[in-house]
Amino acid sequence: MRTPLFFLLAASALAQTPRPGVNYDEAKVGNDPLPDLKLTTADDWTQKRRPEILKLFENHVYGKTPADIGTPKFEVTATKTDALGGLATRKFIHISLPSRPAWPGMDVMLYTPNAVKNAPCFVGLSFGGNHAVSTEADVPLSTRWMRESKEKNIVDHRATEATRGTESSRWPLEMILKRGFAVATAYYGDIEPDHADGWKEGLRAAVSKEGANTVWKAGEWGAIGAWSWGLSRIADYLQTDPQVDGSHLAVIGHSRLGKTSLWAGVQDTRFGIVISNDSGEGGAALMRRDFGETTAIITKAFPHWFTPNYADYAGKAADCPVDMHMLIALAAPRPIYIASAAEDHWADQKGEFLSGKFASPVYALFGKKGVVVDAQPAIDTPVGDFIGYHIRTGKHDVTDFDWTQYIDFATRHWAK
Ligand code: GTR
Repeated sequence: MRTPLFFLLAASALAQTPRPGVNYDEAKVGNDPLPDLKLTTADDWTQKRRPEILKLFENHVYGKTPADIGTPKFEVTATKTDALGGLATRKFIHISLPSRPAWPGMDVMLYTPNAVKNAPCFVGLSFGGNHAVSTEADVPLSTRWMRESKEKNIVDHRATEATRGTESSRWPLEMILKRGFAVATAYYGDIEPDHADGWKEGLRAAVSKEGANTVWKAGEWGAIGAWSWGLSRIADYLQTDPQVDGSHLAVIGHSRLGKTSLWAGVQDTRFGIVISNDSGEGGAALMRRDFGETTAIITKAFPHWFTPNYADYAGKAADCPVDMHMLIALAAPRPIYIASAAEDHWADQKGEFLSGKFASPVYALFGKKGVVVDAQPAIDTPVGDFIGYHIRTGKHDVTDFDWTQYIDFATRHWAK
């Protein structure tokens, strides 16, 4: 237990600091050609090529989401109609799987703007839980496992009162609600605690025949797959909520949860917009580029995120039958947004841009424009039509600038 946990802490602490042995020289990124998208027509893409590529991502990167998990149950456990000073209605919804009682379920927090009858909704998981996302003091404190952190006031792997609101800068609820959007979120650790053995207490063990004794095989799902499944269950609930426009859901995530929003968004086409915030390696960044985090680094530090055979591509990214432009392309023709941060070299900002650029020909099959520009734009200069992209000033984070672009992007694409 100690070693993997130490590794996790070390890896995230170092995420923004240049690490010895990690390449940050553009001249040394390598030039392995990307796998061919094999484009013919929009119909061929939709009927043949897209399912083929989706299967490759299941078999080689994230693993396959089991189909026979059971029917989720939704219980609205609390409703407050004058949340955030009357701006919104706040609900908590417990999602469980009655046929898999070993999974403790997830608690969704939904804010809907009181000024809008049927609001489009951003859907995303949080790192710290609902009480960390919201600044409202009556949000129940998460009781689930969290990574030990003195700095973040996580004590004995549990959230403390001091963790209230600590993620609120990444979730500018007032700003989002005032622009007419709802927000649905849950703690990612509700679905699976994020450490190497976390799956034993999470969804994956609960739905596996061998439970906590499961030996994960090639092509079987990892934590990103499980978290993505959770996002789809939130979407299931949102289809039933009268205050939400279930046909306008945008899935969003940051960093590892950006990898997750990409994987959720490409699998579940009910997400009409897919947003990746600083998702980096294993997310939007091209894996063939040796810049910042690599397949070798990520599969060593976070083996549980992926299907086990993804680690076979450590140091051999060019052998992988997919690269991340193909992941972005799986969203087509739906709008997708990729964001980078100027100081976030670990995530390989250029690799994130290029996956959007090289996915753009798939959008062209549908008569739609992707990132539009040829080269990575200047800092704080958003570009793109159906593939939005920006690199903003600052570090690995989610900021008001990022949210402003996502809200503008969704407003433009969903203009009534
Ligand atoms: C880092 C990891 C990245 C990214 C990040 C995060 O440690 O190397 O791939 O996912 O964590 O999720 O904050």
